Amino acid sequence: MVQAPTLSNLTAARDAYYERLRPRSLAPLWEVLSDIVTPTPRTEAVPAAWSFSAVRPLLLEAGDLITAAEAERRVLILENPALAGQARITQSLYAGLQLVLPGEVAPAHRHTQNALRLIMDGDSAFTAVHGERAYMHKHDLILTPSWLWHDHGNETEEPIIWLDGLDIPLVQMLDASFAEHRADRGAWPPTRPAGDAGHRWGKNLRPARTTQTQAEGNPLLIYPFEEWRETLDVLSRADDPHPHDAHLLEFTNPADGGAVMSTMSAFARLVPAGFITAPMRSTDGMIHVVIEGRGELTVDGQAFALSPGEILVSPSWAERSFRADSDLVLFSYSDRAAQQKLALWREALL
Ligand code: GTQ
Repeated sequence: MVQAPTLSNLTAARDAYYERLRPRSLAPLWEVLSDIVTPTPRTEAVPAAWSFSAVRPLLLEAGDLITAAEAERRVLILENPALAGQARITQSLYAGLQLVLPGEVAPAHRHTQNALRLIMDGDSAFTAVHGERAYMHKHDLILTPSWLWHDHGNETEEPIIWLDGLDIPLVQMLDASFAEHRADRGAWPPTRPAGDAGHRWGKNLRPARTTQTQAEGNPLLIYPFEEWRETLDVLSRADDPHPHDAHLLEFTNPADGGAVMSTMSAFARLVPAGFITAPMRSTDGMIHVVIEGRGELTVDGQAFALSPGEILVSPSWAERSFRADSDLVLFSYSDRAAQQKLALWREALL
């Protein structure tokens, strides 16, 4: 008669079996199933916040240590504290603060990663896409979609600093990264005169005989702050605030009305003074930048004070709620565009 295995015998037998599997590149699903197919998202990313005023002097120090040309991009990465060393603020997205000093050029390159920029400080430096310059003003949103040549330059007397939002970790996870550099490691030759403000892209107009460099993606390169701020005011006068969103606009690609880029969505929000948004969750971890006002963001019970220049991350499926003590204006971006294309995006309005 076969003896029923004891528990310790069984554990030992299983362990011995697993040992034999490992060199054959096999693994037992039942040991990991509940960790990899979870009932709800279980991100390693944690809620966190950075103050622009605290990072700015550290970034300026980098200005003494390395040139923009040598660094290629002189950026301090905002790393999620739970994902240190991984160059990511959420599992899928990257955030960094980039400095270009007066007279410097961040040389032209292109990569499959999509990038958006939100200007934090400085005025009238430029991002060029195929040599088409967009002059950047505080809180403008600038796009450099996948595989378009871009460089940055600063011909002003002031340093310029902006927030870079890229889909670097997502592209890394998909193993789909390609990048190229100009042979001379310089800027793309300007394709139109300096001083011809990039705002014309923001107004959906271009000189008829210029090449439309963005034809395959979003034809808009720049969303000027004065326009998106004014649109928030128009929305707030027209509508009552949504209980969960307050007043929320999505930046759109005018070619199709969809998200600004193939993987990333960007939003502008106004929470009126005294308003508290009802708690909600969404599968897209979000990066928020406070533009105006004061209040509080609560993420999974953790409270973060909000004031201009705060940059915060609310990870996937964290319960989040905004409180506005004065009219609060925020810019946010996330991977919602990618998740919606994959039919994975969900939210829970609590
Ligand atoms: O400006 O192209 O923060 O390629 C990271 C990677 C900025 C850029 C970043 C990049 C860039």
